[in-house]
Amino acid sequence: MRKLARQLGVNLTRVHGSGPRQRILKEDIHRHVRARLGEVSEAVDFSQYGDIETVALSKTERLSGQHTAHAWRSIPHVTQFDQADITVLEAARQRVKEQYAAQGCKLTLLAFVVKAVVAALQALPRFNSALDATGTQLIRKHYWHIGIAVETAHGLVVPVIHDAERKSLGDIAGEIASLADRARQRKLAPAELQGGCFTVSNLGHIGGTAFTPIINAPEVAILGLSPARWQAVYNGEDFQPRLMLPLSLSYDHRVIDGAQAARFTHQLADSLGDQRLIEALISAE
Ligand code: CAO
Repeated sequence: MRKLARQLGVNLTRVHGSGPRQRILKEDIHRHVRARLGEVSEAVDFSQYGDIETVALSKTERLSGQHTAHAWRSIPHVTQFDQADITVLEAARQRVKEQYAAQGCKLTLLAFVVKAVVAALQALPRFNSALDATGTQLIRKHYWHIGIAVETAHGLVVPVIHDAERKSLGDIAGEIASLADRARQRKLAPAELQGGCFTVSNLGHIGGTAFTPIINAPEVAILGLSPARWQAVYNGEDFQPRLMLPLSLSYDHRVIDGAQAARFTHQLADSLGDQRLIEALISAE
């Protein structure tokens, strides 16, 4: 046992023994090493501190847990925070919302964000890439498939809007609602969960001011949205009430540097605040 511990560089005083009279077994050393690598947690008997119950994770929770743990360990994450002034966008959305609703489409803020993300990915193509398996080459994608994080009773799933650059605002809004609905009923086809280039995670209906989303590997960046709030913004002369949307962009620092990330959120904020672009999106229907 001591030889194995030495070979693996394990300090035996740190290992929990599961054998008779807490003797350390070979499996205990392996488990300890795997725990150090973040693959499993060390066994702790919580019942010694109070009443407990044990609940099995769903298959989706286990898979997304492994996926996020792997991404967190293998990608150097940095998060860039910014805000977009969506006062004009929200006024336009309120103006046309009923028209869309009459055609069975719920036009939410997220559809506008997906279009703005596609424009930012086109302007800054490094965000629409992946590292190859050797980590020495960048694979640039000439398609724009956007994943949307959806919370369901059985865990987090990320269905994908394929070819978002070719779709209208109404198409995207309709697809978000349909994908989210079918995700919750576990009715998504495997292809609808594959091929994403970039993910958007919207916590706008829940709360918070900002967060640090984990990149959906092998993608290289993810955008988190928190609830938009009215703020008094100084325009050089006076304070004006503006509706500000918090943006949290996590990116892979092996592929993207801080300046590019700041440009990306700046570009997003520019598109989301541009009245001409918003009206063009609406009238393109
Ligand atoms: N700020 C302010 N308002 C927002 C907003 C935001 N960030 N995001 C959405 N809204 C508004 C919408 O415009 C809509 O307004 P109206 O009622 O006036 O039309 C309202 O909030 C409700 O929107 P919604 O939640 O029904 O729809 P959506 O398209 O914004 O989101 C979906 C759909 C599936 C993404 C969402 O329901 C969901 O599941 N989010 C959870 C994502 C998640 O769990 N992420 C965690 C990942 S961990 O990294």
